[in-house]
Amino acid sequence: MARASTSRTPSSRPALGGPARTRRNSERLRQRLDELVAHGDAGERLPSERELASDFGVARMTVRTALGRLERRGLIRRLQGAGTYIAEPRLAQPPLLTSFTEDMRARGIEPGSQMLGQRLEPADERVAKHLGLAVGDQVVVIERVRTGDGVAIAVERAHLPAGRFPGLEAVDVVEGSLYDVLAVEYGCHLRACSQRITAEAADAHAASLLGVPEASPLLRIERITRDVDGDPVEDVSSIYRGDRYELHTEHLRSPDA
Ligand code: 16G
Repeated sequence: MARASTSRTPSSRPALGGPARTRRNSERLRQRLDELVAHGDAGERLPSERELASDFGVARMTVRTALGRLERRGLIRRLQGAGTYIAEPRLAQPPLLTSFTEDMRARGIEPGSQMLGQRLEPADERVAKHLGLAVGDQVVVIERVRTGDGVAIAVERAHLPAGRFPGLEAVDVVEGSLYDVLAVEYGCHLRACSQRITAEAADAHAASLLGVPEASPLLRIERITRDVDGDPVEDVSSIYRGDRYELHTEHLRSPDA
């Protein structure tokens, strides 16, 4: 595996002493790490904490802080005992209404699912409200871990009105796409969705499903999807890995502004 080096470290500056030198060295370290991450390839290994500390004349703690900052931004991945690597770029959700399957395929990634549960359930107040149903009406719940090239990216729990999609609780949506099933089997074509996005930390259950450490950053996306007639057909609550996924939004300025 390729390995990034710190060889471009400048060393000809006039010697400074005490805190000023410490600050300057830390700044050089931060700049060099930013460069390595910006220009390196995903999977490239960064120099060890010990090497960085000695190359830049800073404490190990300073190196850890600088690496922690990059890790929180999802730019590097630190593997216990195995080193620090430049992370894969995040997958961006496009501004169009697309399915997970379409999103992955558009990037040359093989979509997959692991089924956690597919069943009929009475709608609770929240789901009933979102889907325009009465509390207690039957909904189909589909709960899946979504994977890209076999790696868990999200956990999605979708609720759909059972009256509108009879038998959906028994249709295979592990191999295929739910949106394809809605279109092909039920003639339901989707038009728009609204999403609410919040941040949260992975609890033990989410962490184990997504294969990330507990307390890792997650994006919770709550989506209501409507068909071409404007009727709500899907109420989904998903958690996406914050280190692997990002959302891009576009906003128009009011012509009156
Ligand atoms: C996306 C949707 C989800 C939908 C799924 C269908 C978000 C946040 N969620 O993941 O609401 O159920 O696609 O995917 O974008 P599928 O057609 O591949 O099964």
